[in-house]
Amino acid sequence: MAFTLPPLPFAKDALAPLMSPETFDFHYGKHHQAYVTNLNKLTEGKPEASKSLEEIIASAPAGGLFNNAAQVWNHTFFWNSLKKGGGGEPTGALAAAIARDFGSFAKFKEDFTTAATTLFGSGWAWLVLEGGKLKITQTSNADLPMKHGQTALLTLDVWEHAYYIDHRNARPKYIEGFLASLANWGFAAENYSKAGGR
Ligand code: MN3
Repeated sequence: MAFTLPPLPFAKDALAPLMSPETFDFHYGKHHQAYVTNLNKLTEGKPEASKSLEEIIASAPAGGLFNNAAQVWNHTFFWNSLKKGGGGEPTGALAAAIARDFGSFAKFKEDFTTAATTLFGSGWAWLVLEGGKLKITQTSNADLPMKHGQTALLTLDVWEHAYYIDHRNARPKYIEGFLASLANWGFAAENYSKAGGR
């Protein structure tokens, strides 16, 4: 069974102007699709072809197979981390956990912004759960929380391909827009609850 590109969870014009349809044509239609295509080429006729993405990510050595499998997973997770009319603050158990582990939502926002801004080169900023505690982490290239015993709750892609069409080199503007209007806190809360967070 070949790996497939999952549908976007929203219309490609839903997040404009922060993320334009042109960005989705490239970021989803070209980049995410290329990771899926490459993963199929790398697994064709091999036992990995019948494994799940998570199984490949867990067992593949550093290199092309890991990178493409992880980038397929990362991008699917990222689209779900976005929402038209998102942003603002979470509610319920996740909001309480953010206050508990970061001191306040404002402090979380400050720390997440710093992590996303200072990640050097290509990578991802994450809100994760590890050992019952929330943390903000950075990963480079295709690396992801499940390789570090952490559960991903929310992510922001900070590869240049994620923001160059709409924001050029202004990564801070892109991060600000994500936190203000796009972050899907419902998705993060669902991940938090599934991971046993309370
Ligand atoms: Mn990307």
